[in-house]
Parts: sequence; C-alpha cells; structure tokens
Amino acid sequence: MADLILHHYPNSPFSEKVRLVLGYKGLAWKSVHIPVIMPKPDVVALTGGYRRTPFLQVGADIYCDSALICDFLDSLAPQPALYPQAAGAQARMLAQWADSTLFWTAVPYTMQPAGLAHIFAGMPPEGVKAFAADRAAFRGNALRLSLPELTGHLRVYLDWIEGMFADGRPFVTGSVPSVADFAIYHAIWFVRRAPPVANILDPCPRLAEWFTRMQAFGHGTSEPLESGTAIGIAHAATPAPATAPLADVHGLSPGDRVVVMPIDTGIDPVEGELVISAPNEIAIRRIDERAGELVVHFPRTGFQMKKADKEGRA
Ligand SMILES: N[C@@H](CCC(=O)N[C@@H](CS)C(=O)NCC(=O)O)C(=O)O
Repeated sequence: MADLILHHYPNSPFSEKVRLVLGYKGLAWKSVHIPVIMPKPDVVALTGGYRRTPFLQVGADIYCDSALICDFLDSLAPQPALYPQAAGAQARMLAQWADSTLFWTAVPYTMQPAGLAHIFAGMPPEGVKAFAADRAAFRGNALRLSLPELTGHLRVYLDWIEGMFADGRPFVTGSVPSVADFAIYHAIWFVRRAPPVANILDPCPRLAEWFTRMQAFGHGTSEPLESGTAIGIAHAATPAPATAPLADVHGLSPGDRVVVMPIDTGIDPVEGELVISAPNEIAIRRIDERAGELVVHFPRTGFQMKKADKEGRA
C-alpha cells in the first residue's frame, strides 16, 4: 500500500488525536506540515476546497475529518482496535460529543487572554491578528460563549470525565482504549498546552493519570515530507477502486456531480463526481491540475451533500 501521509500542523488538537492513534497502532507515516491559516494552495489542490486540519493522503485518496481517518486506520490496522467490541456504540457516541461539545468548550476556554498569550508567545501582533480573523471566518455564525460560561461548562464536563474513572477503569469505556479516549484526549491536550489556564484540570487526578497513560502511546514513526512532493505522489497514483455498498438517501447515483461540505465550521464546498455513498462515508472523484485524478472521502455525519448545479455549485 502507498505511504500514509498526514497533512497537519503541530498545534492542531484534531491532528494530535490522529497522531496518537498512529502511535497506538504502531504505524509509520509521512508528515506534511500545512499552513495554520488560509491561504492553503497545496491543501486545496488535494482536497478540492476542504481547508480543515488534519487530512490523510494515501496515494490519490484523500481522507477528510479525523472521525473518518480513525475508521480508515482501524480497517487498515485492526489491532489494537479503536472500536473494541466491549465498548459498543458508546465509544463512537462519546467521541462525537468530545469532538464537538467538549472541543468547542475546551478550545475557546484555553484561548482566553492568559492562554492566548502563552500559546502565541513570540508571535508578532499582526500574526495573532491574522489568526483571529481567519478563525472568525472559519467559525462563521457559531455561538460564542463568554469566559464564565466556558469555564462553568468545562468544569461540568471535566467532572463527568473524572467520574468515569471512579470504578477504577483505566480507559474511558473500559479496560482498553477506544476512539472515545483519543477524542477526549486532544481537547485535554490543548488545555494543558496553556499552563496559565490549565489549573482547571487540578481537581481531576484520575484524568491526569489517564492522560499520562494515553500520552505514552506516542506518535508512531514519522518522516517529514514537502507538500509539493505529496502532490506529486498523488499525481503518480490511481485512486483505490470504490467497493463500499451504495446507501443513497439523496436520490443521487454514482457518477452524479455533487458538492460536499462540512455542516459546522470551515464550510467550503468540494465539487466532484459521486463514487461512494455508503452508510458512513461519501466520496467524490475530482481532477486537479497539479494533483491529477483524486478521490476525496468524507464521513457521512458532520457533512452535507447536494447535487451540483451546471456551474458546479451546491
Ligand atoms: N471534525 C473535524 C474538525 C477539524 C478541525 O476543526 N480542525 C481545526 C484544527 S484542530 C481546523 O481545521 N482549524 C482551521 C484550520 O486548520 O485551517 C475533524 O474531526 O477533523
């Protein structure tokens, strides 16, 4: 199989989730560092417009969103499992809560002035300003909570998580890790990156022990790669044949021109020809001037798909 190429940047929590999964599964991967803010021309050449971080490239196949990347890595390397049978569906449900509610509480909480000053220490003011403007556009009209609300909500969530370890279990859903652990981990990881505000974690000793257990999985083995080389790799490769069952709910068929986009943040449309419409996954084929023929994969949930009009819009 072609190399696993993770497109990410060091300070990205969702990337940390995937890096830790790669470590848990003992996988080797290539590391492309992408820009933290727009413009991202090499990202867009591969994804067709999706700008979020991270995404995984395997030859000419592009996997968007950490939830789908987890599914893909688990099918590629099934042991140790991200979805252990004993954890059941609750692992996925908890992961979805952590990737949305917990993340969007922990990150803005951490980005309060004291946390921001620590995370951006040494960055010129215009860099901080550009980051703030980029993320304002990224979040669009999403509700912004005040710091007292964020603090209050985060305390409740941390208390819930701490409570899950009360019966002595080493991981969130039981005796072995599941995807839920990795999804909760990256939000906590981000809070810990800002020591001036990380004291909110102090009343959670079991969570601290769990964090150390999780951190020990490491990131697997990686080698740096230039984004231009990654585009060349895509160009030289052929997308994997689509084998997933058709599970259409849109009245669309493979071959139809569609537009796919996230429903929450970074809602940039990606246009192409539908090749997979499976229960948990949508994939579209597109041709890029620099990267050639690609198939871009998205999870079903968290995204919307529409038939493209003649101009290729949703
Ligand atoms: N649901 C997505 C969320 C990804 C996400 O929001 N990533 C953040 C970085 S951690 C992002 O894209 N920020 C804007 C950017 O990097 O351009 C996932 O699970 O991958």
